[in-house]
Amino acid sequence: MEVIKYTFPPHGDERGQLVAIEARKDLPFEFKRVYYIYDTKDGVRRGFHAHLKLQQILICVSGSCKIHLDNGYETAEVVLDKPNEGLYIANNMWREMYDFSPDAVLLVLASELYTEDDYIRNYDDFLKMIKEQGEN
Ligand code: T46
Repeated sequence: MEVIKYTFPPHGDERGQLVAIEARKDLPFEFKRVYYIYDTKDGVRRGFHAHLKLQQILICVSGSCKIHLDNGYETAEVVLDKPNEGLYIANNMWREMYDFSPDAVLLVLASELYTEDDYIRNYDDFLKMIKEQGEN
């Protein structure tokens, strides 16, 4: 599976680093929502869903974590451990997040506002949908 990562150039100087991400310039979509996941307990695995429409960029701005991706045909395990690197997750992609370091902060830029209607939370339903799309 092709894993798409974006590297955002840090504006570093003697004071440290600063990363800027502009909606229309640096990403394949315009983000409408930002959220972040932190204080994740040891051994926790979360996600376990796909999205019908939502596209996202995941950036582990502190610490590290791993992302399991599944497009219905292939899977990938992606390590996120750089504050200036973003993982693109398209719609119709099953995701699970795991192996969070205690200091991990996973920042997400999302293309849509939050709605539960966009979630596919059953893996068998996800596979069925992917298969049906492949047949059309
Ligand atoms: C995703 C992965 C990477 C909201 O109220 N607003 C929001 O924008 C979000 C994202 C969540 N919530 C509420 C819904 C739940 O009561 O926060 C709670 C935890 O959300 P959830 O269980 O969906 O978290 P994850 O880690 O399973 O998934 C999240 C995103 O929901 C999802 O879109 O792709 O992170």
